Amino acid sequence: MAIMAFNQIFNYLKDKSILITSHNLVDLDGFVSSVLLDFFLRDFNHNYNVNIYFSGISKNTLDFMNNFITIFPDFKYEILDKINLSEFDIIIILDTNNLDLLDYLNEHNRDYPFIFIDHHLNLEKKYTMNLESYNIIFDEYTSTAEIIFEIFDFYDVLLPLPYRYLLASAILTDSGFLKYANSKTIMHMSKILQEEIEYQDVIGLFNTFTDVSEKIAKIKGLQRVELFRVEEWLIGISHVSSFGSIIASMLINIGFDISIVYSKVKSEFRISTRANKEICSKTGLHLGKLLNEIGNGTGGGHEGAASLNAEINIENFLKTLLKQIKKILIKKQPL
Ligand SMILES: [Mn+2]
Repeated sequence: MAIMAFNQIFNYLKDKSILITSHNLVDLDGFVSSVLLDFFLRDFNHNYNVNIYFSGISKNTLDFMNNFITIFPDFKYEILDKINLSEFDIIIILDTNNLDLLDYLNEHNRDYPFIFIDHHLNLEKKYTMNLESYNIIFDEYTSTAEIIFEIFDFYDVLLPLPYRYLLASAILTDSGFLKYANSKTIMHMSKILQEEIEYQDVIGLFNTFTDVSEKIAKIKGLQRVELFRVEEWLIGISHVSSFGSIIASMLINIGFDISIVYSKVKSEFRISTRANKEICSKTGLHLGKLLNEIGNGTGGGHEGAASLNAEINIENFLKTLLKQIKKILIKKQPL
């Protein structure tokens, strides 16, 4: 990759006070990339003056890090809990090249110079304070973590085990557990894991604790599901007392094209619906619009996921909903 780019950036950063940050509610890729870049700049006799700050950390990232710390209890990293931008000379923004995704910085855009290191499509937005010549934006990479890994690789640094677990995990989440990986991703993974790290041990870090009531809801949701077939499409209707949206998503994962799950909450019903991408794109089904129509304007959501809270007669409601869905599916059924 861009060998020059690294040398240039690191020369430029010398003797500067550096802030590393990422998009709002940072995900695992942004988080891990930040922790590793911080490690690189701080250690290996580099002694850069560097700090990390995020405006919020996603729940998945926090869950993951909780698991990670139980396996590597001595692992240390520091993240500022508040920030005074005027203390920094330069900001490195990881995992986005869109300031709209950085609320706290967006407001101060005109005041602080920054660099992007990112793997998303280069939006080529013109920001006055972006030091564009130092940007590293490669959209052929499936994660920012891979770009960061190449820095260590380029300087021939063998990373300690915990950092390699982190990199591998960030690559997994951003590549949909390698579903969207390319050959380069696999090569990076192989260099990161080498022989010491067992791939299944990395996967194990993503196991999250599931509450017993959620497990029961899933099982009951499955036991109660009714199957309706319209042409080649499969619709599942079920009911549970809680976790309706999780059950609706689960039914799609199992193989239903559309799922409808209802729960009684006091005097109201809560209806959660899901549909897979294929049925939406082939038939024009839009669950958000549909629930909005049938629920008299109280529903909302996207084409493939929508919910509604309403005081309704549930039998009548389901009949109407199913009838409307059938109309859409039969009308637009592909040849
Ligand atoms: Mn990413």
